[in-house]
Amino acid sequence: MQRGSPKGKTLADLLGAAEQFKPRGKVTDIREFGNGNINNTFLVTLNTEGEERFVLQRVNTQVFHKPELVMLNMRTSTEHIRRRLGHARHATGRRWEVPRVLLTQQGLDHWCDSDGSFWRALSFIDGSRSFDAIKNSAHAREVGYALGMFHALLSDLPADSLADTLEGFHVTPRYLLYYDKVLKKHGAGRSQEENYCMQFVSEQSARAHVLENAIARGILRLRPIHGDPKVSNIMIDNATGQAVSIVDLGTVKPGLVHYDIGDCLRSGCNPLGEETEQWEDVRFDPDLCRPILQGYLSTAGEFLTANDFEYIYDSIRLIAFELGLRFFTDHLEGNVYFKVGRPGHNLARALVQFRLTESIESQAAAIRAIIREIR
Ligand code: GN1
Ligand code: MG
Repeated sequence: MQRGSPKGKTLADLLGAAEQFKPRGKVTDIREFGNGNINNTFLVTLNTEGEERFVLQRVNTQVFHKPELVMLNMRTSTEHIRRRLGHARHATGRRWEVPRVLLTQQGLDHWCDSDGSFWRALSFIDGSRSFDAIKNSAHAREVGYALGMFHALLSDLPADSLADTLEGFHVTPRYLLYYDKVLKKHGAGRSQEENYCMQFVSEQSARAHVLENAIARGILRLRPIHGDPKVSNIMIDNATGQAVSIVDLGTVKPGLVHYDIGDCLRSGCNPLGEETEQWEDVRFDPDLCRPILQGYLSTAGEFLTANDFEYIYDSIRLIAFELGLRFFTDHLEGNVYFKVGRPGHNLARALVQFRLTESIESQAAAIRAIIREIR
């Protein structure tokens, strides 16, 4: 265990947390895992036969104020999916797995250490890995398939059986209100990049209500959503190259499937990835958009309504813009929400998403044509 220990946590603390969730064996390795922006995530290896592994996470309770409800949502959704996977309707003949919430020796779904850190553990999806950006159109199709599979498996779970664990999550107008507050308090416009961002936000804000208006008018309705279906959360089988799971279930809650569709496409159709420093070269690739949507519809097509289709384009533009807005606000506020690795990191991330939004808008007609064509 080298880098990545949460502040004030030693290797012994991590081991102590891992020990709570392991039914057998000895921990032989703990290492930082993935590149999440909020929680601290570790991969734990045991000395059991087959060197079993599991994922250990320290939940950021500054962001997730009610982590017990997050666990409840994780359990409700994964148990529902597991039940449905037993059904013939979803016997696709393909491997599909759901991460299991691991329990402590006392039978609890989390453990709080002596200074109140909230720990949880999940099974690791063996024989699979994920990628930060899409490699080719076959991979793109699998990413879409995974999101569609997830939505389809939860499509008969009433949205109100899940708690609202992050109020206002993906409600763009709320992020705009917060941005205005932060801007007043902290000011901006120190650099050319900041000025570009401010200008961009003010141009976009008139169109930020489109999805929320559709909810208010009863055109779109809330369903169980994943909340964070970016490419790096889709697990790909090492042997077959097929998607076998979608992980990172901490944001599963009621929402619009459009938030997920938009998020998956803003992530999947940006070949340079969201962490690139070459923000000026960022573009939205329609040749990845098509296979992602085809993969999505191959599993989710059944429950999407005509109205749902009408808002797919808007969701792609809006969620890219929204993520840029969230990064930019956090930059202005002094990086209090997203973890950063360098000065200006959140500003760079914001520029990537804003550039992506511009690219989406400049190809609006082509993207809308793809949506019509695959429908
Ligand atoms: C955050 O922590 P992570 O990387 O799983 C964020 C998502 C963003 C994502 C961008 C709770 O997810 O909404 O899309 O960063 N999660 C939360 O990479 O805000
Ligand atoms: Mg996440």
